[in-house]
Amino acid sequence: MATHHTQASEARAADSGAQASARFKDRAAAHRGDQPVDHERVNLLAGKAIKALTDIVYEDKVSYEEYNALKSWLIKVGEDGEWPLFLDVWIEHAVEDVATEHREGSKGTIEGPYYVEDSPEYEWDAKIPMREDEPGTPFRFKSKVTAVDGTPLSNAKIEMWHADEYGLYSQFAPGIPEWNLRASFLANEDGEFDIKTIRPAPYQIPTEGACGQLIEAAGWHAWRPAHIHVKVSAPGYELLTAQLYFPGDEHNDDDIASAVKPELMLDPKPSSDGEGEEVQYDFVLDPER
Ligand code: MBD
Ligand code: FE
Repeated sequence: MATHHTQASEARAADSGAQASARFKDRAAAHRGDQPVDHERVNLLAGKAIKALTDIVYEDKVSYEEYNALKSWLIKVGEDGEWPLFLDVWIEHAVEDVATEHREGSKGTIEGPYYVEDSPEYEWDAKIPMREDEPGTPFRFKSKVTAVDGTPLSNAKIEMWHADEYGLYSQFAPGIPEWNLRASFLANEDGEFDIKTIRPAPYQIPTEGACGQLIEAAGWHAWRPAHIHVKVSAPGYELLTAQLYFPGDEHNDDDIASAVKPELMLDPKPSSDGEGEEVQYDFVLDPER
């Protein structure tokens, strides 16, 4: 049984990277305005990116074999639909650091490839949608959202999404109900939340595609520590995108996506209602500039 499940999970995980490409294309198309191309900026950034690569060629004397291996691999990343996965795992953490360096409120981290907009809305004290027999440790997540000046934000929203007990995300791995372990919660008048979910499992990025091939060839590992994704928002405040982690996870110190920060560590306790665990983790939002 256990073996059967592992094989099924692996087969499904292969679809996840590719699924992320299709979704990103839709989202990017929906959000793209008629923004003019900033030729100076493209000249600067594309120029620097190309120079960074040619510098490596000279410094490390890259051979034609290696150059052709790179070409094959880049083609495969596209064929496997793994550009979102590749970029979010190895590049997004730097973009997120730069985008949020002015903030005084809560630390955030990367969004990753598996966010879906417009998840169903629930009250402040609800259970996230899950299957009747959803495996996993019950996990109660309490939170209060305030502004940097301490004002409780009664119109705050927490969007939450995370993997199941097997490390699989709904809408990216087949056979899982559409909004499983995904929801938007609306704060009470004091900016508080009391969300019931389950603890997600550590997550291994798909190993069958181009990203997995790179990891294998480089002798790296494919693991991310268990994490809960959130987007915390309120009108007039900057959107906070974060992930929350569990102490003791063996991959907290070597996350392949470099997305763990000490401020994002949860402190779960045995639940006061006797079942599973609970945690209090508060968010502080920066006003829009
Ligand atoms: C994930 O679940 C994730 O959060 C990231 C950043 C990359 C791959 C899978
Ligand atoms: Fe994730």
